[in-house]
Amino acid sequence: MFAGLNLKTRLALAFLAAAIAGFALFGDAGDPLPLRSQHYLWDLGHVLIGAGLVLGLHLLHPPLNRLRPLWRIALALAAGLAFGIASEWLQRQIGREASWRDVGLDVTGALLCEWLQLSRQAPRAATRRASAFAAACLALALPLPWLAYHADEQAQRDDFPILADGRQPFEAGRWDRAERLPPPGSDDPALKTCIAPGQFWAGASLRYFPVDWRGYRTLSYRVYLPGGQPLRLVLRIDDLEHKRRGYAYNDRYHASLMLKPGWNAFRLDLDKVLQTPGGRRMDAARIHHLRWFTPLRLARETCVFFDDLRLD
Ligand SMILES: [Ca+2]
Repeated sequence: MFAGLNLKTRLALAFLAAAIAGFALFGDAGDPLPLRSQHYLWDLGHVLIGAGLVLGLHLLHPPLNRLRPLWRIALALAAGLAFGIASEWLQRQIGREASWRDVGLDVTGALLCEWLQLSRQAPRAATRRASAFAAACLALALPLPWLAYHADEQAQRDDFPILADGRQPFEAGRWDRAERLPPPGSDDPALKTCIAPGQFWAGASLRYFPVDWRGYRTLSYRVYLPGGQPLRLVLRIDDLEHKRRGYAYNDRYHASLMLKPGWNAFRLDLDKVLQTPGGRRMDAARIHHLRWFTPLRLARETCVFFDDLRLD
């Protein structure tokens, strides 16, 4: 397919692919995106990166086109996986978030590109048809997460000022590590999150929620703690401005909570929450992050259930 291109054109195309990859991996999406659907659209850049990677390999080494189709698919899979894992590892090292979903999107792009090429180049008609079918399936699967996120965002707007109570099927994805499950002895779903042992500050975050809290006076929620031992947690709340101020410790709200086994109910005065220890008042129109974490290393994994998180 690229055999007719001279070396200069191939290098220029490879450079372009590398530049797009660099921007998508290390460019900043700007302010944290409050909507998961927007975040997913941004992450679709990984599909382009995976496709560009496979295209680049074929450009730089045209004899790859003569490999058997199965080898070409295996090579695209391996290239997408290796690149995805390496780039996520690298992002983790520089303090950015790594995600398996992004690795999946890198691999999807790599396979999509290879199957599209095979749908035109494979020697056998049956292989060309199967490759076109596989490429179409992958391409059709890509919008599905976006549709689920979009539906959940509509549900969030309808339910507000309820922020979390397990009623919506895609609710767990609003959290950093939570499952939608009823606590023992109940059939009302809540958000279950498990805190890993041996790690300082391990916990769970609510990441996607309506951020404009103006006009509300209290934040209330319930937490179910199974087992016989009490558990100390810290609740942290910050606004978007907090990021610009370098996440200074005295620029956010902290509250120490002692959970006893069974249900625990909390109600916070938002006026007190918005006043930071550093003297600044948080921007109630742009609340950014809620996190519950352990201030101590736990001896064993401990799970809790959050329910009825709402503003009033
Ligand atoms: Ca519930």
